[in-house]
Amino acid sequence: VKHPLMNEWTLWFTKPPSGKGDNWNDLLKEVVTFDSVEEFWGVYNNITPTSELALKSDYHLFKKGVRPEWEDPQNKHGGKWSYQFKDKRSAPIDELWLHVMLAAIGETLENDNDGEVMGVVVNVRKGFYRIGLWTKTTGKVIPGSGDGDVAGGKGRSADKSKEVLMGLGQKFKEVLKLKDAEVVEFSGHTESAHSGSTRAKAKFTV
Ligand code: M7G
Repeated sequence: VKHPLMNEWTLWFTKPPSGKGDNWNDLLKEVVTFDSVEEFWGVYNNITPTSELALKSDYHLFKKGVRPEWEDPQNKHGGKWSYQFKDKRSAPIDELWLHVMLAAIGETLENDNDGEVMGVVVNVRKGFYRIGLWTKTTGKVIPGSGDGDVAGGKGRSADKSKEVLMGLGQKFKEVLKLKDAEVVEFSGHTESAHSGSTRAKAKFTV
């Protein structure tokens, strides 16, 4: 018996650069797509745990049809909630990443299936692990998009959009078992792309 997931999900992997001249596109690899709980565990049990990956590796688990890139049409107006675990030895990263993946595929991050969640990411870096939750919007109205476009008369308002994002951030923080005093930041992908990395200024925090 297979227990179907609400969405189909694709796992992607970013290989660490092997030499000079490797660009983002050469390093990003699509691994596998699945649509049931059983297939998820089959994949999970056969991949290297995050804690054993080389520096500069990433896993990305995204809804099928969405590339884990700022440039994807479904990400280009979006952003991400993220948190850096700076004490790599003490962070139970394999467990945290598993819980984040289960929350994504089990659709427990969103309240009303707003369609905000695009995917989740874990980055292995020299000084930290970073876990991110990518969203479709940044809580502001995109004129003419029909999504929150008040002039178009349909969709949701910017306030509603921001409320949904804040709710997602809070839930993400819970899944990561962070204390209240710890800060999870939201930043837009446009800002990330311009600053050349993810160290863009945070728009919101929870
Ligand atoms: P990162 O892995 O998000 O964070 O971005 P880090 O700085 O902590 O390692 C590292 C670099 O990867 C960026 O400066 C970009 O060169 C490249 N990169 C990362 N992402 C998520 C993208 C993307 O979506 N599109 C493109 N074109 N490059 C990206």
